[in-house]
Order: sequence, then C-alpha cells, then structure tokens
Amino acid sequence: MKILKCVIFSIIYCCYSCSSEDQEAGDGGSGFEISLNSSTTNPSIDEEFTVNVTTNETTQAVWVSLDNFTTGGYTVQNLDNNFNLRFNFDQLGQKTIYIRCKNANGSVAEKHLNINIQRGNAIKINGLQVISFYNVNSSYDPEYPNTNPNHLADLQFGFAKSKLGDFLNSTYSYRRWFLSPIIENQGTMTWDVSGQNLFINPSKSLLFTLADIDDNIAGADLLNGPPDYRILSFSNYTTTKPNSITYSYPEINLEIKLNIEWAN
Ligand SMILES: [Ca+2]
Ligand SMILES: [Ca+2]
Ligand SMILES: [Ca+2]
Repeated sequence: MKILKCVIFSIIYCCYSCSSEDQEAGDGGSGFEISLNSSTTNPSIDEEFTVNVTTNETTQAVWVSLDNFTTGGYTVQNLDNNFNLRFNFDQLGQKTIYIRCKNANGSVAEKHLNINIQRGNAIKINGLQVISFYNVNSSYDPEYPNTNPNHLADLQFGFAKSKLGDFLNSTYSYRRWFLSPIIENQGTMTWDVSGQNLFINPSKSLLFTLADIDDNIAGADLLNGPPDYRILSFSNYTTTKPNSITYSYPEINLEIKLNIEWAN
C-alpha cells in the first residue's frame, strides 16, 4: 500500500516530462507513403476510437503528435504496414492528429487528420466543496501556534481520470487530470471550476485526492491514507441527474459535494 500511495501522489502532485528519442524529421520523397482512416471524425468526450494506418512498406517507427511534431518522438516498433492507433480525448472541439512513420531505410512519411470532439452525454464538473475532512480544524502546520490561523490546512484537491496509456495499446490507467488552486487555512473549502471545462463521461470514475500544501508541495494527505484517494462514481445518478452529488466517507470524516451539469 505504501508503494501505491507514492504512485498516486506522484500522479497527482508531481510534474514529469517525456523526452523525445529522435527529433529528426527526414526528407521524404522516397516513395514511402502513408494513409490514415479514423473510425470516427466526431468522437464524444472520453470515447475511444482508432486511427488505422496503412503504409506501402513496413513501418519500423511511428511518431504520433498532437502539436505538429513540436514535442515527442518516435516509438520504435515493427508495425508491419497496417496497424491501429488508439485515442480518447476530453476537450471539446477540433483536434489535429499528426502521424509520421519511418521505414527500414529511414525514409519518412507523414499525414494528419482532423477530428471534432463532441460532448456526447458527458457531464461537466462545475464545482467542489469540501464539507469536512480528516482532523478538520486541527493543526496541519504545527510551525504555527494554535492561536494563529496559519496552523490550519492549506487545501488542494486533485482529480485523476482513467485514460489510455499510449497510442499503441489499450491499457488504461489513472492519469492526472486536474489540480485545484490552493485554498489557504481551510478558507471557504469551495472551488468554482466551471471555467475549467472538466468533462467526463458518467460511465467513467474519477480518482479524488486532498492534501495539505506546504510551500507548494503536498505536505500531508488529508484522507488519512492509505489509501490516499477515493474513487467517485456517477453510475448511480445517470437517471436522476442531480445538480450536486455528496460523497460521504465517515471512517475518515470526509464529506465532499460535487456540482454537476448534465448533458441535455
Ligand atoms: Ca503542513
Ligand atoms: Ca496553513
Ligand atoms: Ca500547509
């Protein structure tokens, strides 16, 4: 459980960057050709879809990019000349998927396609209120005396959403999705996130964390873990579609309320 705790904390609170293996674009013009065929051009929020890639020669490395190859790099893998890439997105509107393949001779072929992501039946999370948490009103910053309000917890919540791990396989894992602003010394314990476009398909679950922040890093888990997270589900509410859902965990004195907008 200790390892899991570290993993979840890393997902939510640590920044990491991916390094590129190979930024070389190649010169093309070799007769190596690529064509793309998407299973849909209008996927819904969180919907998995595939882009089928066919090439006239075996692909040995592929670079999938959402920013015209500004970031990322090749994944080296013998992919034959017909393979599928998998995607799911959770931001509305148009997105361009760029795909660059390299053959055994190092020749490069690339194409891109546009998709337009629809809301579908996704809900939108507009707000979160922490009604109570483990040891609320007690000292999380003991460097301050109990007579000083600074001794109270500085709250930051995190959401992680189950997403595809990479383009080449269908493994899902929880990945950091949203990290809230910090509310110092308990404050209002209420966040308006209506401007953050937090859309999620209600069949998906959400991983929730709550921490006391000290100098911009997580100092204490406010869920008294392990586990240092709770999984929030929406599946019991898809018929009644309430504007808010309260989740209670009496064993850790946690009570939170989500404000939700349902799709029409
Ligand atoms: Ca602290
Ligand atoms: Ca404090
Ligand atoms: Ca603190």
